[in-house]
Amino acid sequence: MFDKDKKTIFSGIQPSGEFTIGNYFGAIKNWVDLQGDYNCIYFIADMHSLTVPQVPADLRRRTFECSAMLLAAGVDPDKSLLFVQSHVSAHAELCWILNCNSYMGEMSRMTQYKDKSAKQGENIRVGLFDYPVLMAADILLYNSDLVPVGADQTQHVELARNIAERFNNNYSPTFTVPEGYIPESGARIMSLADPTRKMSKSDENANAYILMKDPRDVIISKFKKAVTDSGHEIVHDRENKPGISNLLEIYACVCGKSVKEAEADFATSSYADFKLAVGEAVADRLAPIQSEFDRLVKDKQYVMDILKDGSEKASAIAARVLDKVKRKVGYLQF
Ligand code: ATP
Ligand code: LTN
Repeated sequence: MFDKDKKTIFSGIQPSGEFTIGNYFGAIKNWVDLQGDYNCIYFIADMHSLTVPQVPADLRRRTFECSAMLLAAGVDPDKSLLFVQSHVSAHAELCWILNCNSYMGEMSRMTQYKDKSAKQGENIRVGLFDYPVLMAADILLYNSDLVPVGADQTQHVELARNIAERFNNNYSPTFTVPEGYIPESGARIMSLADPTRKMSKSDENANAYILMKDPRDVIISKFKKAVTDSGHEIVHDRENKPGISNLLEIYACVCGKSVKEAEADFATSSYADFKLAVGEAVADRLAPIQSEFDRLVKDKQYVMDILKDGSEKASAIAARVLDKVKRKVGYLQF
Protein backbone atom coordinates (compact mmCIF):
# COMPACT_ATOMS: atom_id res chain seq x y z
CA MET A 1 0.00 0.00 0.00
CA PHE A 2 2.80 2.39 0.93
CA ASP A 3 5.57 3.70 -1.29
CA LYS A 4 9.06 3.46 0.26
CA ASP A 5 10.17 6.66 -1.45
CA LYS A 6 7.45 8.79 0.10
CA LYS A 7 7.55 10.38 3.53
CA THR A 8 5.05 9.31 6.18
CA ILE A 9 2.44 11.80 7.31
CA PHE A 10 0.76 10.94 10.58
CA SER A 11 -2.09 12.70 12.34
CA GLY A 12 -5.02 12.11 14.64
CA ILE A 13 -8.18 13.81 15.77
CA GLN A 14 -10.15 13.30 18.96
CA PRO A 15 -13.80 12.21 18.85
CA SER A 16 -14.48 14.82 21.52
CA GLY A 17 -17.50 16.24 19.68
CA GLU A 18 -18.99 16.49 16.22
CA PHE A 19 -16.60 17.91 13.63
CA THR A 20 -16.97 21.58 12.76
CA ILE A 21 -16.05 23.41 9.56
CA GLY A 22 -12.98 24.56 11.57
CA ASN A 23 -11.87 20.95 11.85
CA TYR A 24 -12.66 20.44 8.17
CA PHE A 25 -10.83 23.43 6.70
CA GLY A 26 -8.08 23.41 9.34
CA ALA A 27 -7.29 19.70 9.35
CA ILE A 28 -9.45 17.15 7.54
CA LYS A 29 -9.36 18.77 4.09
CA ASN A 30 -5.57 18.94 4.30
CA TRP A 31 -5.41 15.28 5.28
CA VAL A 32 -7.38 14.47 2.14
CA ASP A 33 -5.20 16.68 -0.08
CA LEU A 34 -1.95 15.14 1.24
CA GLN A 35 -2.93 11.61 0.26
CA GLY A 36 -1.34 11.72 -3.18
CA ASP A 37 2.08 12.94 -2.11
CA TYR A 38 2.72 11.06 1.13
CA ASN A 39 2.11 7.76 2.86
CA CYS A 40 -0.69 8.89 5.16
CA ILE A 41 -1.73 7.36 8.47
CA TYR A 42 -4.76 8.88 10.18
CA PHE A 43 -6.47 7.83 13.38
CA ILE A 44 -9.27 8.65 15.78
CA ALA A 45 -7.70 9.43 19.17
CA ASP A 46 -10.38 7.91 21.41
CA MET A 47 -7.88 7.11 24.18
CA HIS A 48 -7.01 10.79 24.37
CA SER A 49 -10.70 11.61 24.80
CA LEU A 50 -10.79 9.63 28.07
CA THR A 51 -8.64 12.34 29.66
CA VAL A 52 -11.85 14.31 30.22
CA PRO A 53 -15.18 12.87 31.44
CA GLN A 54 -17.14 11.01 28.75
CA VAL A 55 -20.52 9.27 28.53
CA PRO A 56 -19.44 5.81 27.28
CA ALA A 57 -22.28 5.36 24.76
CA ASP A 58 -21.64 8.84 23.33
CA LEU A 59 -17.91 8.24 22.97
CA ARG A 60 -18.61 4.98 21.14
CA ARG A 61 -21.12 6.63 18.79
CA ARG A 62 -18.87 9.61 18.08
CA THR A 63 -15.86 7.39 17.42
CA PHE A 64 -17.90 5.57 14.77
CA GLU A 65 -19.44 8.73 13.31
CA CYS A 66 -16.12 10.60 13.23
CA SER A 67 -14.62 7.67 11.31
CA ALA A 68 -17.55 7.76 8.85
CA MET A 69 -17.15 11.55 8.50
CA LEU A 70 -13.44 11.25 7.64
CA LEU A 71 -14.33 8.70 4.95
CA ALA A 72 -17.18 10.88 3.65
CA ALA A 73 -14.83 13.88 3.50
CA GLY A 74 -12.42 11.97 1.28
CA VAL A 75 -9.98 9.99 3.40
CA ASP A 76 -9.51 7.09 1.01
CA PRO A 77 -8.84 3.68 2.58
CA ASP A 78 -7.13 2.55 -0.65
CA LYS A 79 -4.54 5.29 -0.26
CA SER A 80 -4.30 5.91 3.49
CA LEU A 81 -4.46 3.97 6.71
CA LEU A 82 -7.43 4.85 8.92
CA PHE A 83 -7.84 3.31 12.35
CA VAL A 84 -9.07 3.87 15.90
CA GLN A 85 -6.35 4.32 18.53
CA SER A 86 -7.82 1.89 21.11
CA HIS A 87 -7.86 -0.88 18.48
CA VAL A 88 -4.05 -0.90 18.39
CA SER A 89 -2.77 -1.92 21.85
CA ALA A 90 0.80 -0.91 20.99
CA HIS A 91 -0.15 2.73 21.77
CA ALA A 92 -0.82 1.96 25.44
CA GLU A 93 2.22 -0.32 25.67
CA LEU A 94 4.67 2.19 24.23
CA CYS A 95 3.11 4.94 26.32
CA TRP A 96 4.16 3.11 29.51
CA ILE A 97 7.75 2.70 28.33
CA LEU A 98 7.91 6.35 27.29
CA ASN A 99 6.42 7.37 30.66
CA CYS A 100 9.46 5.80 32.22
CA ASN A 101 11.67 7.87 29.91
CA SER A 102 9.94 11.25 30.39
CA TYR A 103 10.43 13.77 33.16
CA MET A 104 7.96 15.54 35.42
CA GLY A 105 9.71 18.83 34.66
CA GLU A 106 9.17 18.76 30.90
CA MET A 107 5.61 17.51 31.31
CA SER A 108 4.76 20.26 33.79
CA ARG A 109 5.58 22.85 31.14
CA MET A 110 2.83 21.70 28.75
CA THR A 111 0.48 24.64 28.34
CA GLN A 112 -2.53 22.59 27.24
CA TYR A 113 -2.30 20.63 30.51
CA LYS A 114 -2.16 23.84 32.50
CA ASP A 115 -5.24 25.22 30.69
CA LYS A 116 -7.30 22.03 30.80
CA SER A 117 -6.40 21.05 34.38
CA ALA A 118 -7.51 24.47 35.58
CA LYS A 119 -11.01 23.56 34.32
CA GLN A 120 -11.11 20.11 36.00
CA GLY A 121 -11.33 21.27 39.62
CA GLU A 122 -9.85 19.09 42.36
CA ASN A 123 -9.86 15.70 40.71
CA ILE A 124 -7.48 16.14 37.83
CA ARG A 125 -6.97 12.89 35.97
CA VAL A 126 -3.45 11.49 35.72
CA GLY A 127 -4.26 10.78 32.07
CA LEU A 128 -4.65 14.48 31.37
CA PHE A 129 -1.09 15.05 32.59
CA ASP A 130 0.13 12.06 30.59
CA TYR A 131 -1.73 13.03 27.38
CA PRO A 132 1.43 14.31 25.61
CA VAL A 133 3.34 11.06 26.27
CA LEU A 134 0.51 9.04 24.73
CA MET A 135 0.66 11.43 21.79
CA ALA A 136 4.43 10.84 21.52
CA ALA A 137 3.77 7.08 21.53
CA ASP A 138 1.20 7.50 18.72
CA ILE A 139 3.66 9.39 16.56
CA LEU A 140 6.78 7.32 17.25
CA LEU A 141 5.15 3.95 16.60
CA TYR A 142 4.84 4.67 12.88
CA ASN A 143 8.24 6.16 12.02
CA SER A 144 6.33 9.32 11.21
CA ASP A 145 8.27 12.01 9.36
CA LEU A 146 5.70 14.80 9.38
CA VAL A 147 2.85 15.46 11.80
CA PRO A 148 0.26 18.02 10.63
CA VAL A 149 -1.28 19.64 13.72
CA GLY A 150 -2.74 22.98 14.71
CA ALA A 151 -0.72 25.57 16.62
CA ASP A 152 -2.07 24.31 19.97
CA GLN A 153 -0.38 20.94 19.43
CA THR A 154 3.09 22.02 18.30
CA GLN A 155 4.43 21.92 21.86
CA HIS A 156 3.36 18.27 22.06
CA VAL A 157 5.12 17.43 18.80
CA GLU A 158 8.25 19.14 20.16
CA LEU A 159 8.01 16.93 23.27
CA ALA A 160 7.70 13.84 21.05
CA ARG A 161 10.91 14.92 19.28
CA ASN A 162 12.70 15.35 22.62
CA ILE A 163 11.53 11.97 23.89
CA ALA A 164 12.61 10.30 20.63
CA GLU A 165 16.05 11.91 20.66
CA ARG A 166 16.62 11.05 24.29
CA PHE A 167 15.62 7.42 23.75
CA ASN A 168 17.84 7.16 20.68
CA ASN A 169 20.76 8.56 22.69
CA ASN A 170 20.18 6.48 25.83
CA TYR A 171 19.72 3.18 24.00
CA SER A 172 20.57 3.32 20.29
CA PRO A 173 18.86 4.79 17.20
CA THR A 174 15.29 3.49 17.36
CA PHE A 175 12.77 6.20 16.53
CA THR A 176 12.44 8.50 13.53
CA VAL A 177 12.52 12.03 14.96
CA PRO A 178 9.28 13.63 13.68
CA GLU A 179 8.66 17.18 12.55
CA GLY A 180 5.53 19.29 12.86
CA TYR A 181 3.95 20.25 9.57
CA ILE A 182 1.83 23.29 8.81
CA PRO A 183 0.18 22.87 5.41
CA GLU A 184 0.28 25.98 3.21
CA SER A 185 -3.46 26.07 2.73
CA GLY A 186 -4.36 25.69 6.43
CA ALA A 187 -7.19 27.98 7.46
CA ARG A 188 -8.07 29.20 10.93
CA ILE A 189 -11.83 29.52 11.23
CA MET A 190 -13.09 31.69 14.04
CA SER A 191 -16.23 31.40 16.17
CA LEU A 192 -19.40 32.90 14.63
CA ALA A 193 -20.39 34.23 18.06
CA ASP A 194 -16.99 35.68 19.01
CA PRO A 195 -14.71 36.07 15.98
CA THR A 196 -11.67 36.70 18.17
CA ARG A 197 -11.83 33.05 19.37
CA LYS A 198 -11.23 29.90 17.35
CA MET A 199 -14.31 27.94 16.27
CA SER A 200 -14.33 24.94 18.60
CA LYS A 201 -16.46 21.80 18.64
CA SER A 202 -16.73 21.95 22.44
CA ASP A 203 -18.08 25.53 22.55
CA GLU A 204 -21.10 25.81 24.85
CA ASN A 205 -22.92 28.05 22.36
CA ALA A 206 -24.12 25.99 19.37
CA ASN A 207 -24.43 29.18 17.28
CA ALA A 208 -20.65 29.65 17.57
CA TYR A 209 -19.88 26.74 15.26
CA ILE A 210 -21.10 25.07 12.09
CA LEU A 211 -21.03 21.30 12.35
CA MET A 212 -20.20 19.32 9.24
CA LYS A 213 -23.49 17.49 9.98
CA ASP A 214 -25.66 20.62 10.38
CA PRO A 215 -28.66 20.63 7.99
CA ARG A 216 -28.89 23.39 5.37
CA ASP A 217 -31.52 25.45 7.22
CA VAL A 218 -29.51 25.31 10.46
CA ILE A 219 -26.35 26.42 8.63
CA ILE A 220 -28.14 29.35 7.03
CA SER A 221 -29.80 30.41 10.27
CA LYS A 222 -26.48 30.25 12.18
CA PHE A 223 -24.81 32.45 9.55
CA LYS A 224 -27.72 34.89 9.74
CA LYS A 225 -27.04 35.17 13.49
CA ALA A 226 -23.26 35.49 13.05
CA VAL A 227 -21.73 38.46 14.85
CA THR A 228 -20.72 41.23 12.44
CA ASP A 229 -19.04 44.56 12.98
CA SER A 230 -20.14 48.16 12.89
CA GLY A 231 -20.33 49.89 9.51
CA HIS A 232 -21.68 48.32 6.33
CA GLU A 233 -18.65 47.71 4.13
CA ILE A 234 -17.63 44.14 3.35
CA VAL A 235 -13.87 44.37 3.53
CA HIS A 236 -11.18 42.17 5.03
CA ASP A 237 -9.67 43.79 8.12
CA ARG A 238 -8.96 41.30 10.92
CA GLU A 239 -8.13 44.05 13.36
CA ASN A 240 -11.20 46.27 13.00
CA LYS A 241 -13.67 43.93 11.32
CA PRO A 242 -13.03 40.46 12.78
CA GLY A 243 -16.57 39.20 12.13
CA ILE A 244 -16.77 40.23 8.48
CA SER A 245 -13.18 39.09 7.90
CA ASN A 246 -13.94 35.64 9.29
CA LEU A 247 -17.01 35.31 7.05
CA LEU A 248 -14.97 36.44 4.02
CA GLU A 249 -12.30 33.85 4.83
CA ILE A 250 -14.88 31.10 5.24
CA TYR A 251 -16.45 32.04 1.91
CA ALA A 252 -13.02 32.13 0.22
CA CYS A 253 -12.14 28.67 1.64
CA VAL A 254 -15.45 27.17 0.61
CA CYS A 255 -15.35 28.55 -2.94
CA GLY A 256 -11.60 28.09 -3.45
CA LYS A 257 -11.21 31.84 -4.06
CA SER A 258 -8.78 34.39 -2.69
CA VAL A 259 -10.01 36.79 0.01
CA LYS A 260 -9.67 39.63 -2.53
CA GLU A 261 -11.96 37.79 -4.96
CA ALA A 262 -14.42 37.17 -2.13
CA GLU A 263 -14.44 40.89 -1.28
CA ALA A 264 -15.11 41.72 -4.94
CA ASP A 265 -18.09 39.33 -5.03
CA PHE A 266 -19.76 41.37 -2.26
CA ALA A 267 -18.61 44.91 -3.07
CA THR A 268 -22.20 46.15 -3.31
CA SER A 269 -24.00 43.72 -0.97
CA SER A 270 -25.61 44.40 2.40
CA TYR A 271 -24.46 42.47 5.49
CA ALA A 272 -27.72 40.48 5.41
CA ASP A 273 -27.27 39.40 1.76
CA PHE A 274 -23.61 38.61 2.39
CA LYS A 275 -24.35 36.41 5.40
CA LEU A 276 -27.04 34.54 3.47
CA ALA A 277 -24.65 33.97 0.56
CA VAL A 278 -21.92 32.62 2.85
CA GLY A 279 -24.43 30.30 4.53
CA GLU A 280 -25.64 29.01 1.15
CA ALA A 281 -22.09 28.48 -0.10
CA VAL A 282 -21.14 26.50 3.02
CA ALA A 283 -24.35 24.42 2.81
CA ASP A 284 -23.69 23.69 -0.90
CA ARG A 285 -20.12 22.69 -0.17
CA LEU A 286 -21.07 20.35 2.69
CA ALA A 287 -24.07 18.76 0.93
CA PRO A 288 -22.19 15.98 -0.93
CA ILE A 289 -20.12 15.14 2.17
CA GLN A 290 -23.31 14.97 4.23
CA SER A 291 -25.09 12.65 1.82
CA GLU A 292 -22.06 10.34 1.71
CA PHE A 293 -21.92 10.48 5.54
CA ASP A 294 -25.62 9.52 5.78
CA ARG A 295 -25.01 6.60 3.44
CA LEU A 296 -21.95 5.39 5.37
CA VAL A 297 -23.59 5.66 8.79
CA LYS A 298 -26.34 3.35 7.54
CA ASP A 299 -23.73 0.90 6.21
CA LYS A 300 -22.12 0.22 9.57
CA GLN A 301 -20.49 -3.03 8.53
CA TYR A 302 -18.65 -1.34 5.65
CA VAL A 303 -17.16 1.31 7.96
CA MET A 304 -16.30 -1.28 10.63
CA ASP A 305 -14.56 -3.45 8.01
CA ILE A 306 -12.41 -0.48 6.98
CA LEU A 307 -11.52 0.22 10.62
CA LYS A 308 -10.72 -3.45 11.22
CA ASP A 309 -8.48 -3.61 8.19
CA GLY A 310 -6.85 -0.31 9.24
CA SER A 311 -6.22 -1.57 12.78
CA GLU A 312 -4.63 -4.79 11.48
CA LYS A 313 -2.30 -2.91 9.14
CA ALA A 314 -1.47 -0.30 11.77
CA SER A 315 -0.83 -3.03 14.37
CA ALA A 316 1.63 -4.71 12.01
CA ILE A 317 3.61 -1.47 11.51
CA ALA A 318 3.47 -0.57 15.22
CA ALA A 319 4.51 -4.07 16.35
CA ARG A 320 7.83 -3.81 14.53
CA VAL A 321 8.77 -0.59 16.32
CA LEU A 322 7.38 -1.77 19.67
CA ASP A 323 9.31 -5.08 19.53
CA LYS A 324 12.52 -3.18 18.94
CA VAL A 325 11.77 -0.89 21.88
CA LYS A 326 10.91 -3.80 24.19
CA ARG A 327 14.20 -5.48 23.36
CA LYS A 328 16.18 -2.32 23.99
CA VAL A 329 14.67 -1.53 27.39
CA GLY A 330 15.37 -5.02 28.63
CA TYR A 331 12.04 -6.90 28.55
CA LEU A 332 12.59 -10.68 28.55
CA GLN A 333 11.65 -12.02 25.14
CA PHE A 334 10.62 -15.49 23.93
P1 ATP B 1 -12.02 20.87 21.22
O1 ATP B 1 -13.11 21.90 21.25
O2 ATP B 1 -12.45 19.50 21.65
O3 ATP B 1 -10.72 21.33 21.80
P2 ATP B 1 -11.44 21.59 18.50
O4 ATP B 1 -12.67 21.78 17.67
O5 ATP B 1 -10.76 22.80 19.01
O6 ATP B 1 -11.77 20.63 19.69
P3 ATP B 1 -9.27 19.78 18.04
O7 ATP B 1 -9.78 18.38 18.27
O8 ATP B 1 -8.42 20.41 19.08
O9 ATP B 1 -10.49 20.72 17.65
O10 ATP B 1 -8.49 19.84 16.68
C1 ATP B 1 -8.54 18.89 15.66
C2 ATP B 1 -7.87 19.50 14.45
O11 ATP B 1 -8.70 20.50 13.90
C3 ATP B 1 -6.52 20.14 14.77
O12 ATP B 1 -5.61 19.85 13.74
C4 ATP B 1 -6.85 21.62 14.80
O13 ATP B 1 -5.76 22.43 14.41
C5 ATP B 1 -7.99 21.73 13.78
N1 ATP B 1 -8.89 22.81 14.13
C6 ATP B 1 -9.75 22.85 15.17
N2 ATP B 1 -10.47 23.98 15.19
C7 ATP B 1 -10.03 24.72 14.13
C8 ATP B 1 -10.38 26.01 13.62
N3 ATP B 1 -11.32 26.74 14.17
N4 ATP B 1 -9.76 26.46 12.51
C9 ATP B 1 -8.81 25.69 11.94
N5 ATP B 1 -8.44 24.48 12.36
C10 ATP B 1 -9.03 23.98 13.45
N1 LTN C 1 -3.84 15.93 20.45
C1 LTN C 1 -4.39 16.01 19.10
C2 LTN C 1 -4.86 14.66 18.62
C3 LTN C 1 -3.75 13.69 18.58
C4 LTN C 1 -2.69 13.68 17.63
C5 LTN C 1 -1.85 12.59 17.99
C6 LTN C 1 -2.37 14.48 16.53
C7 LTN C 1 -3.54 12.64 19.45
N2 LTN C 1 -2.39 11.98 19.07
C8 LTN C 1 -0.71 12.29 17.27
C9 LTN C 1 -1.21 14.18 15.83
C10 LTN C 1 -0.40 13.10 16.19
C11 LTN C 1 -5.56 16.99 19.11
O1 LTN C 1 -6.23 17.11 20.09
N3 LTN C 1 -5.77 17.65 18.01
